[in-house]
Amino acid sequence: MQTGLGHVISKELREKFAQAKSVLVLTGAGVSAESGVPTFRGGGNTVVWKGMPFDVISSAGMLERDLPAVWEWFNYRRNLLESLKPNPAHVAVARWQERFSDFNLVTQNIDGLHQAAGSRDVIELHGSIWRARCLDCGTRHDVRELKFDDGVPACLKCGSYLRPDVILFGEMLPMGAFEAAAKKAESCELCFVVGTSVVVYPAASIPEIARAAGAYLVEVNPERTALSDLCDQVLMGRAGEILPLLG
Ligand code: BV8
Ligand code: ZN
Repeated sequence: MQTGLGHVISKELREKFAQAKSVLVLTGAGVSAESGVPTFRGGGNTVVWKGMPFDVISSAGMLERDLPAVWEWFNYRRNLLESLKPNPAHVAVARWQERFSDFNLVTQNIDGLHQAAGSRDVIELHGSIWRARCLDCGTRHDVRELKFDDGVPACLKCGSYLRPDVILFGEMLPMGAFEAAAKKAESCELCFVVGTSVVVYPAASIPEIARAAGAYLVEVNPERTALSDLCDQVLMGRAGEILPLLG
């Protein structure tokens, strides 16, 4: 299939891709950009909601101060997501799960589009916008089953307030999620970093761990990032156009 981008994939990468058994893919907002999901840092400016930079409204502090405002922010984003579909990048990554005997998908995205494309056992480092968690008994809920009469939904088990089941700034990642991702990064032969500005930690340390353990590091992004110099290959372009070229 001759496309304008055919040259992007080097012979070396094709060989590595053909021979690899253990592959790790880390994704960020950029992998969902072609589905219409706004990224956080595009074109140099950061998303702002009601005058607050996103890492303020999406912070543990804001949850303490104003839970209804936090729900309003995630309800707005969830409504945006309702009609959006996975793009060819999500579909390619889902296909890779069948191709490699030891395949691991780690995402910073809370949009659930990888799962909608058929990916299984996705390591969601920052939670999911489709889940809520009880502030009291910790019970998780599917947000689609909840009523938002007074802005903050109640736990169907104990009646206490629910919060979005996402990891906010200043909060620890889900128990075991980062550790599992780091462990897989230490043993993978090939690590793809797709659509992330690698600014947010500890997620951004995953490719560093993989590289330090000897993995072949490939970045897919229309822009260079702080990780580009560490990469064996930098594929400058849109994930939805480049990932399908690999197979
Ligand atoms: C924590 C869920 C421990 C909520 C998110 C070390 C150094 C400095 C700071 C810290 C550090 N360690 C911890 C911190 C603090 C903080 C942090 O990293 N701050 C940053 C801003 C410096 N980290 C935390 O708070 C983490 N917790 O450390 O806990 C702890 C606890 C208590 C006390 C002490 C320590 C928790 C972080 C998780 C926060 N939650 N999301 C929500 O979604 O609202 S983070 C959120 O932002 C995303 O999940 C993602 O991680 C990040 C956005 O980054 P990207 O996804 O990469 O998106 P971005 O828009 O930036 O970039 C898109 C890229 O795609 C661009 O490069 C663009 O060029 C590219 N692109 C565009 N189109 C395409 C494309 N690529 C391919 N194809 C295309 N078509
Ligand atoms: Zn409860």
